[in-house]
Amino acid sequence: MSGPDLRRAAAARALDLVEPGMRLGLGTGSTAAAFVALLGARVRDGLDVVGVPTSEATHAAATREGIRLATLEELPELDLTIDGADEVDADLRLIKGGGAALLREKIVACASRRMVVIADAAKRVATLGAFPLPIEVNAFGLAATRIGVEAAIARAGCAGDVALRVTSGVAPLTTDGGHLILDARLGRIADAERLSALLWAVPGVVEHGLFLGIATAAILAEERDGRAEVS
Ligand code: ABF
Repeated sequence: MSGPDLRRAAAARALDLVEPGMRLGLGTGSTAAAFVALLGARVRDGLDVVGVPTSEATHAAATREGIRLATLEELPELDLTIDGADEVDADLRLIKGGGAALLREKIVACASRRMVVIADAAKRVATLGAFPLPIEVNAFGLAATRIGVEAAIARAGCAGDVALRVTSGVAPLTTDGGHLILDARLGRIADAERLSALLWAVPGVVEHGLFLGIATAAILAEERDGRAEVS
């Protein structure tokens, strides 16, 4: 059983949570894309929902699927957001942002009454931090912001290097919001709440990929006896 099969199984289970008339936050990444594809099929069968996408990529995919879309300005309160994650711990704390959409993902998730994570169960971890923590920063003052980020990481009791995310080897990746991403390779984040607070206090940090107290449920799919089992 392949990763796409597991992601599709998690997305299919999430589709069961969708009810007519819902205002939905639409996540980013391959698992969220599987959900958007399944939702599109339901919409074409007559399901009436409206979606707020968390990235330009999801906007394009949802438009192709024929899903009615709105902005968060038009719909500032949502019923349910379905999104992927890079790591999920037992307390539903997440690392997100591997797809560089963390800012819009966090705004949309926090505007939702419920945020349900869908993922391959391989994303489940005992302690957050093996996945590099994405930190979205303003381009202005990058060097100074990076020093502040490194100091925050040290004060939070973490250690590791901080790298500017690049595309095709050299050019800095720019997010949908026009910002840059620093990836902090920490290995282990012992106190995610403290690190979150310290990062927010650094001028130039726009947002970080620790989603704490935001997700309300997780649907994780793994292979059992050759079949996708969702829990
Ligand atoms: C988004 O996509 C992100 O926050 C996360 O970084 C990534 C997960 O991607 P995938 O579903 O492709 O593993 O949800």
